[in-house]
Amino acid sequence: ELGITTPKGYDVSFHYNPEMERHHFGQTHPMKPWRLTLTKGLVTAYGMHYTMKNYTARAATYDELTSFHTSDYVDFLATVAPQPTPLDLDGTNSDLKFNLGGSDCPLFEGLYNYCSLSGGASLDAARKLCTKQSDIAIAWGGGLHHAKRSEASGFCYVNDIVIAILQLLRVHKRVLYIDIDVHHGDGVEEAFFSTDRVMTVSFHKYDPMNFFPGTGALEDNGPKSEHNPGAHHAINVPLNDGITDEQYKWLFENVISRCVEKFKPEAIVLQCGADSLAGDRLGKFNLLVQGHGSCVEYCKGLGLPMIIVGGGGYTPKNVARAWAYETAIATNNQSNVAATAEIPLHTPYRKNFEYDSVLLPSIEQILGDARQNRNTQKRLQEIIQHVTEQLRFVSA
Ligand code: VJV
Ligand code: CA
Ligand code: ZN
Repeated sequence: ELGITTPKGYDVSFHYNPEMERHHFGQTHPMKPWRLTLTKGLVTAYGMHYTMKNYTARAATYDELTSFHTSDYVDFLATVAPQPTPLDLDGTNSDLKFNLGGSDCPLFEGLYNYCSLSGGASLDAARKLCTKQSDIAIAWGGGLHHAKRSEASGFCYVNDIVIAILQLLRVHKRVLYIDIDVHHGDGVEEAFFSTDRVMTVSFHKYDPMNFFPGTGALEDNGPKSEHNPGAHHAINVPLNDGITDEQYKWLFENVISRCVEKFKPEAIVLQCGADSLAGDRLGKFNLLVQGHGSCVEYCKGLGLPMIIVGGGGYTPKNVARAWAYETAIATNNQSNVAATAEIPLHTPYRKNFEYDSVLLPSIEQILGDARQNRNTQKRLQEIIQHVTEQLRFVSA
């Protein structure tokens, strides 16, 4: 066998509903729920399901969705028929209600079901942490960080992360949200702008004129107006194309260790958007599965209860590799899995993995040639400096 083991007295739960896979945003839309099929297939092929408690996620209820979203918006999501999407390739169609029906957030068959399943999985994960039945709860179908209270945005309709954090706050005094998707976690940041019980930290590509959503500058740390307790509790790490594993790991550990030291969270929510991997269809970083996974490893090492959610990721085979490897990290099986360089022969859709079907392909295997790294060590030092200054205003 593959030598997969179950750590004793340490509980990981996996929250998933295969119904999510069956939803389609449209033929060539980058968001492919099918990547969840590949992920689940790889997790199972390695035998990782034996090391976790597996739950079929239920759909979030109307009341759960409106714990964050307005009822006007949720009502609309529940009732809109999938009309033929108006062609809106430049996003200029201004007739769209709640930003729905454009090319980023199309209306499709079963949209409400898809949203409530994603929300239900993350919420189930939060409940397992609240009752201490799980140390780490994984929900790869969640992580939809752009959705706003009353608006869809960037492939996200329901903000499962905000809903899960609201649940965690019933039991945990302070929650640290960490976002390694290549895009800025604007929806989560905004939702908790006015509280000092949630700190949000997003690492992302920042190029306001050319890269979505254009927010998340280093200096944006939450509104400083009228004694806002949430001021200084939004941390942003803006990056350029081509960042490497070595730089990202160094920056991540520096920033997160400082945040944990000052903020003293009682729980962590880690959004693992896989569009920060090399070879992504939308992202242009140089991260390998190992570098991306090192963030999960570091957070796990903090020994706090943690929810892990998915997010972006637009080259499905790479998404599945990363999320399967990170599932192994959560259950302490990363070395067992890495030792099996070949993806198991009985993996469903194995031919989809290419690159000689290895779990941890090199940058040469993925890209031929790495992308030019546009991040200088000097700039990374400036980022640490700024974050450290912000954290002077933060205490537990
Ligand atoms: O950049 C944008 C907005 C536009 C308007 C819509 N056009 C298509 C693109 C420019 C300004 N949107 C981004 C949204 C990214 C969302 C990322 C979500 C996450 O990973 O953070 C979390 C799940 C964007 N970038 C690329 C596209 N949209 C894109 C959308 C398409 C597409 C190709 C690219 C929609 C439909 C089709 N192709 C067929
Ligand atoms: Ca991010
Ligand atoms: Zn993204």
